[in-house]
Amino acid sequence: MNKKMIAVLGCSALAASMFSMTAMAEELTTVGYAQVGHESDWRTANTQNYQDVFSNENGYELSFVDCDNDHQAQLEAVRNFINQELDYIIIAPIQSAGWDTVLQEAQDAGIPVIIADREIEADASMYDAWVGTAPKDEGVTAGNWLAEYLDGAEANILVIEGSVGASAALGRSEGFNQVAEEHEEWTILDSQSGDFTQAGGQEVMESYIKSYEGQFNVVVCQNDNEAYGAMDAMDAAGITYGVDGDVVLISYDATHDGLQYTLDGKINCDVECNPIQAEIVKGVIEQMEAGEEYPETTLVEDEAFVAPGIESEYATTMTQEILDGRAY
Ligand code: GZL
Ligand code: ZN
Repeated sequence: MNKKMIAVLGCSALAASMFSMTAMAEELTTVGYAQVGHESDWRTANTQNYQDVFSNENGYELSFVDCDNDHQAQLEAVRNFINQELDYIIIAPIQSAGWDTVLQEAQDAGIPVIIADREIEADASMYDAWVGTAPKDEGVTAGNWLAEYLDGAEANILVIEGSVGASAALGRSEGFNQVAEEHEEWTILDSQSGDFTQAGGQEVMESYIKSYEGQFNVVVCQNDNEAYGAMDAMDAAGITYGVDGDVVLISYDATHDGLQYTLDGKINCDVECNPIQAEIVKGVIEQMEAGEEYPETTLVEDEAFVAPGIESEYATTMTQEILDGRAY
């Protein structure tokens, strides 16, 4: 076969592969995900889940933006998705407020928007679907479990909140406070934001120990990473916590490490918030693509876990089998 033949064959093979790539590219559904950031293990698991589910193999081109816990950066990411004329936009809102304008812009551009994980303060007509968890219910579960565990005993409580303005933090506080109001033997001594990070949890706990040492017997951390920071601070101060400690430690998220600490009795109660949500969101998008009816709201189920030796009507007692079987 002469060189010219090979050159022609080469070009046609190249053209064929280009065509199939182009055809592939045209078939891919383009999705933008404006992610909160990378503040916690929960967030890492949620991000990985989206990258696994919205893959090219599954027919998607995912534009993923880590908005680094910055609301303005998140608005900009959404505006860029609009300018790129993506097929769908998914937003995990850093804060609940401040979404009306950009949601209107997406609606004017005819791009469906799905709000995921957290809630926003916007009329439901401003977006197309919501998939997430119920932070207020999580807060009520934490409060109900504490009341069951204390059985009337006095509680002097320190709360390390999540990120300021995040529905996950607002909801957990609202739910827990609702239960606390039913117990005049409970006092919430202080409640400050640790920004859902381990460093934030440690910093707030260190300041709490300076202000309230010897006065508190319950610490509520609004996510596992804050709990790890609070544990470091209490260790450094010689304050004991957990099933055999002086302080009852409650956390949220029930990530793998959080449940390991719960199994070890270091965390008394860990209220789950499930980050594995991408498959559900993909299902909604597929129904939208097919022009089918789709659920406008989908609640991702949560449960709660407690340390071995604790029996509860609100939570499951941790075992090694449960830990080994967890998806994240
Ligand atoms: C909860 C989620 C929260 C987690 C934190 O739905 O938005 O954000 O509780 C994460 O760990 O940072
Ligand atoms: Zn009571």
